[in-house]
Amino acid sequence: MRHRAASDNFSRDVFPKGASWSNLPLHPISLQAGTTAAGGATTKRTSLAPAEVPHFDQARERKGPLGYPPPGERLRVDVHIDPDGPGTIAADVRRGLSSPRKRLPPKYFYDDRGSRLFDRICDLPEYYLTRTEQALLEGVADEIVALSRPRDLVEFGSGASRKTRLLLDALERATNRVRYLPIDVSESMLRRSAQALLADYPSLRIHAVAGDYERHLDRLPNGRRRLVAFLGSTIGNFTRSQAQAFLTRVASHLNTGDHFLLGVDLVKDTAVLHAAYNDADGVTAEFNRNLLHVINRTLDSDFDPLAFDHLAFFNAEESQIEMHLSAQHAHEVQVRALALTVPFEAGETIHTEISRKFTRAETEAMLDRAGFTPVRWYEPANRYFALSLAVRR
Ligand code: AVJ
Repeated sequence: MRHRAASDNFSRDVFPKGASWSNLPLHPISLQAGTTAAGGATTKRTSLAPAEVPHFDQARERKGPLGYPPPGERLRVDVHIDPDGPGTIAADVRRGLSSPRKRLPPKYFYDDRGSRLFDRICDLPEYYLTRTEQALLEGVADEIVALSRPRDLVEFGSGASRKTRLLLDALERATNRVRYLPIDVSESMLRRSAQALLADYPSLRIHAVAGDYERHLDRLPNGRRRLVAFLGSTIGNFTRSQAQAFLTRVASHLNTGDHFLLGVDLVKDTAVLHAAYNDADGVTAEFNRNLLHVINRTLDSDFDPLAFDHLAFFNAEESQIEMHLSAQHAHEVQVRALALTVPFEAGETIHTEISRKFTRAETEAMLDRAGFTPVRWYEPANRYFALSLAVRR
């Protein structure tokens, strides 16, 4: 999604007006050591042969020693936005809307308006995910830093989220100087958030990569001990096999001793899940319909977003929230850029998102199969959301 770099966290105002971190209800946090020794956290880096060393696009790189930005330069932004991006959305929309069971990939939710709507979702009282993860991370960031002792902090689908700041604050307390490497599809968001971080963290260096973290893992600089963060349960947008493949690929780009911090939303009471995706103000419904606005603009189509109902429910068999858009009446939609006519029956749906919900056993098994050894599992007393810290074997 973003696969995008799905989670657009930029400038997110996570809390209701008047609330602050200190007056949020913070559940006691149970720190449960994983089955494996924290000894796995000590550094034992393998060095790759030069030919195998991943590198940033040499043509764009102004190289300094060890791949650092030249002295005085604290921000570098590498842009790897896919030049055939519009081609990609065209192909995805053609395939998805021609299918007998219509579907669209959730990564196209996040244009500027969609990102703003997602910001508002994170503020909703029903959407517990963001504030639960944030409160959790606030309590455990120091331990994560002590265990992983990174020199590079890599974040997939980042922005300048408050979550990142909690890790940076912990790194600062540990006088652990890091380089921050956010990877996100939005270059403008990366630049804005990077500027804000540079102002607040005077010793921080940032090497931002504008690109799709699904496709640009090979751009990760190598050679320094890393902590890779993938927060927000964005991994829930992948199917089980996509998630496994993605984590395996991430692991293959890391060295022994590198750490991975994964945020996962947990299986819970269906009513709580249902409310989080069916908020009273209809923000999630508008976020869902925004996909049709994006397609109208990008592919010159004539969807009437208001002719579709928002549908979100928990599919217990697959352990996932599913979002759909349901046509209120039979009609046809023209997608002019694709010379495509799309017929809808009354009640016919477009499947727009899955948001998988995890258990500890499933999460740790998935990490283990990918080549990581689980080191810590953090969850609040209500078990709404968890952070899993794992080390690359
Ligand atoms: C950003 C993918 C984690 O699945 O909860 C929020 C997106 N969709 N409300 C999620 C979303 C509907 C969100 N992620």
